[in-house]
Amino acid sequence: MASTLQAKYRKDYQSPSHTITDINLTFDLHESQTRVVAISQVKQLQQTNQLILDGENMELVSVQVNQQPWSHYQVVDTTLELNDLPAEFELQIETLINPAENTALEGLYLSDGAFCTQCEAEGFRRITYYLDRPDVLARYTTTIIAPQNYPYLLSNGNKVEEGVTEDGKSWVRWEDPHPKPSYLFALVAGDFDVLRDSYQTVSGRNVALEIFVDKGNLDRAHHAMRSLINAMKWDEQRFGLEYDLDIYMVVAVDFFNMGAMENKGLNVFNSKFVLANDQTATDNDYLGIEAVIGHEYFHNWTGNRVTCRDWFQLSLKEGLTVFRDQEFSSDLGSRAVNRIHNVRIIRGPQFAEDASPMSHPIRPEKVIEMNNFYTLTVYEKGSEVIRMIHTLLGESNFQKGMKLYFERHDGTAATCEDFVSAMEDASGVDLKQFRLWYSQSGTPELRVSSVYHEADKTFTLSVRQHTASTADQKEKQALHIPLGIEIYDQQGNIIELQCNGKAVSDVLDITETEQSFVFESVTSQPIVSLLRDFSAPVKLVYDYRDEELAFLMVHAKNEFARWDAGQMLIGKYIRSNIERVQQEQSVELPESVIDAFRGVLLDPSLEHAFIAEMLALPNHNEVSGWFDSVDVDAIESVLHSIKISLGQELQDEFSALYHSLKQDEYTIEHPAIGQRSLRNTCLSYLALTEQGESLVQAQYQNANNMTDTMAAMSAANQAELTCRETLMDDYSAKWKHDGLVMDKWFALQGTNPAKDTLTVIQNAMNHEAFTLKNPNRIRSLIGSFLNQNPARFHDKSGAGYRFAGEILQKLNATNPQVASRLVDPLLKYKRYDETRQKLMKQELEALLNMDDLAKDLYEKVTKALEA
Ligand code: B3K
Ligand code: ZN
Repeated sequence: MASTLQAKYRKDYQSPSHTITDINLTFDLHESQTRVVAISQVKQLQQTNQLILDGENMELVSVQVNQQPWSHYQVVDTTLELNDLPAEFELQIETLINPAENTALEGLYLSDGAFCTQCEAEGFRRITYYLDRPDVLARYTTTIIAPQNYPYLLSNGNKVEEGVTEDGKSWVRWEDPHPKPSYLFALVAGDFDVLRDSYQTVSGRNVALEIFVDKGNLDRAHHAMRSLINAMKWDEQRFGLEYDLDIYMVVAVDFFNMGAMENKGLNVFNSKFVLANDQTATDNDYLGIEAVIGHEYFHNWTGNRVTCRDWFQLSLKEGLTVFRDQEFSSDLGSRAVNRIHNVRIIRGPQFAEDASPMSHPIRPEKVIEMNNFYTLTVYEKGSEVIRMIHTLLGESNFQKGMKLYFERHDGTAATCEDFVSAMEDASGVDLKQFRLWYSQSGTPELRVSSVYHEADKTFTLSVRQHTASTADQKEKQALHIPLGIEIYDQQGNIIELQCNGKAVSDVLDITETEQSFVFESVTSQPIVSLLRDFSAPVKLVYDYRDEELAFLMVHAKNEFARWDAGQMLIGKYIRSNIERVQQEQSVELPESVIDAFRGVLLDPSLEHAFIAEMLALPNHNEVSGWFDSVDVDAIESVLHSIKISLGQELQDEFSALYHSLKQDEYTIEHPAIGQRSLRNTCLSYLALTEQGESLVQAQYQNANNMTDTMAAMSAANQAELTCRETLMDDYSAKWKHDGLVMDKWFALQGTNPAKDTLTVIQNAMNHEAFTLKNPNRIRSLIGSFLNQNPARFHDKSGAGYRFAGEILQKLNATNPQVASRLVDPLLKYKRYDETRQKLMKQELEALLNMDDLAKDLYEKVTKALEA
C-alpha cells in the first residue's frame, strides 16, 4: 500500500524508457474470468534492458518474449518488472481478470450484464500489464470472443473481420489506424437496440453513426443523434475539423462513474447523457445531452489526435474541450444564458474548490490519485483560461493558433506549454505573463475604484489585484488579467474609450499589482460596466451604488452585464440582510430593488430565458463563498425570506406571466425552452404565496412533459407544500422501474428542506430503484443532500456529517472514485463554526483511521486535515 500512496510531481516527468508501436489484444470474455492476451511490439528508447509495466487487480498467467517463455520478471506491488530484454522485441502477456467483481467501474466491468471499459486515467492497467501512460501511443488491433448472447462486440476503429469459433462463440476483430494512448482504449459487449444514421463530412466521406442503448430505449436516443450530427457540422464550420474514421459509435450504460468517455471512435456514455424523451427528460437534460455529446465528439481532435504528454497536462485537453463545447452550445442556443450558467459554476463551486484544501492550479504540480484531478478547476477554470486567450487574441488569431497547434502536434502527446506557444507564435500576442494562470492556483480579487474629474473631463479607473494564499501555494504573483469594460453616459449611450488622444480597446490589460487608466473626453459622470462577459475568473470588488446597478440592469449593452448587475444588486441586500439576521433583525428589501426586478419582468424586449436567469437568486453555496466564516442558518433564512418577499411583492406580475406563458405543444426549440423556464421560475415564486398549493397541483396534473412535471414537484419541495407527498408518491408509482427517471425523485428527496430529511433519505435508500452500486443513484440522493441541501447537511446536531461518514466508509471499499467526489463538502470544515468544525473533522479522522482507505480518499482527507 505504502508505495501506491506516494505522490507524483510534475517536475519529475521523465520520458518513457520504451515505446510500444503496436498492440494486438485478444479478449476471451467471461463474467468472472476474462482471459486477455496482449501482444506488443516494444522498442527501447533509452539504454536499458529493464521494462517496468503497470498492472493492478489481475492474475498474471504467462509472459513471453519473442514467442519464447520468459522467466526474467517479477511482480512488485503494482508493477511487472521485466529484465534482460533485447532492444526491440515482441512481448506477450496473458492475464485473467474478473469483470463481475469490479465494482470500482474502472478497467473492464459489467454494467447490467453488458461488458464495458473505462480506462482514463489509469484503468487500462486493470486489463493487462502495460506502459499505462498517455505519452506511449500504439496502433491497436482488438479481437473480442464472446458467447452468442452478446451480439454486439465493439472496440475502437474499424471492424475488419468476424466469425465463429470452433466451440460456437462469436468473434470480431477491430483495427484502429490512429496510434493512441491506452486510456483511449474501449471495449463493449452486450445486447442493445441500435439507432443508426450517417453523416457526410465536408470533404464528402460517409461516416456511419450508431448509438447503442438498452433494449426498449430506442425512442430515447434521437436527441443524442441529432446532437452528434450538429456537433460534427459545427466542428467543421467553426474550427475546420473533420472526423477521421468510417464509424462513430456511442454506447449508453447505466453504471458509469462520470458523464462520458471519449474513447477513439467508441464513446461510452453514462445513460443520463444519452437517453431522453419528452416524458422522461427535462429541458436541462436535453441541453446537457447536447453539451456532453458535443464535448466527447470535440475530444476527437482536442484530446485524441493531440493528447496529453502526462496527466498533469489534463487541462490541455479538458479546458480546451470544455471551451469548445461551451461555444457549441452558445452558437446553437442563447449565448447569454450559456455564459450565465458557466459563470455560476465558476463563481460558486469552482471558487469554493480554489479556496479549499484541494486548491490546485489548472495544471497541478502534485498528484496522488489522478482521478481526484478531474475537477472544476482543471475543466471549468481551464476553459476560462482558454477563453481569456481567445479574448486577448480574437477569434481569427485564435483559429490561427489552433491550426498551428495541430500542424505541430497532430498524432503526438503535447503539453499546455505547447498549446500556449502555438497561440503566441500564430498571433504575435505576448503570453509570457499570462502563462502564470497555468501554475498559480486561487482566485484573484480585483478591487476597482473610479474618479470622475469634471474640470478636465477625465474618468480614472484604479485597479488592484491580489490573490490570497491557498492551501497548496503561499506566494502569489500578479497575473495578466483581461478586464472587459464599457462606460455609459446617463442616457445609456456608450462613451468611446480614449487614452492619449486615441481610441483604445475595451479590454484592459491588467498586469501589475496596481494600475490606473485615465480615459479622456468623458463629458459627464459616466457609469461603468466592469468585467464584461466575465472576462476573467476573478472576484470583482467595486463599490456600486444601487442606482448604478439598476441603471446597468436596463442599459448595459450586453445581456450578461445586465444579469450581472442584477446579481450584484440583490447580492448587496443578501449581504446586508445576513448581518441584520445575525443581529436578530428582520430581513428587509427596499422598494427600489423590487422595482428593478419588476422592470425586468415587464420588459417585453427581453428573451424569456434571460428573464428567468435575472430572477434566479445566487444559491446558498455561492453566497457561502462570499464569507470566510459561513453562517449556514443566516444564509438560509435570508435567501428564503428574500424569495418570499419577491414572490409576495411581484405576485401579480408573476401570476400574469405564468398564465400567459402556457404552451400546449412540447417542443425543444430554444424559444419554447425559454418560455417554460420563465414560466417555471414564476411558479417557484408563486409556490411561496397563497396560490401555491393549487397552482402547483394543477401544473403537475396537466403537465405533458417532464420539465413541467419536475418544476411542479421541485416547487412543492422547496416551498414545503402539503401536496408534496402526494406528488412524490404518484411519480414514484409511475417511474419506480426506471432508475434514470427516478434519479430526479431521489434528488428531490436529497434536497428536501424539511427538518427530518435524514429519515426521508434513509427511506429513499430502501426504495426498490435505489442501489449503492449505481453512481447515478448515489449522486442523485446522497450527492444532492451533501451538496445542495446545506441547511440540513450542516444541521448542528452533526447527524448529516455522521451519515456522510458512514456512506463514505462503505463506498471507499466498493467505488473509491465516487466516494472521493462525495467527500468534498466535508473537506471545507474550516469555514464553519467551531462546533461544526469539530463534528466534520471527526468524520474525516474516522476515515483516515480506516485500515483500507483507498488513495482517492486518502489524498483528500490528509490534505484537509493537514491544512
Ligand atoms: N475524459 C473523460 C473523463 C475521465 C475521468 C476519469 N476519472 C470525460 C471527459 O472529460 O470528456
Ligand atoms: Zn473531456
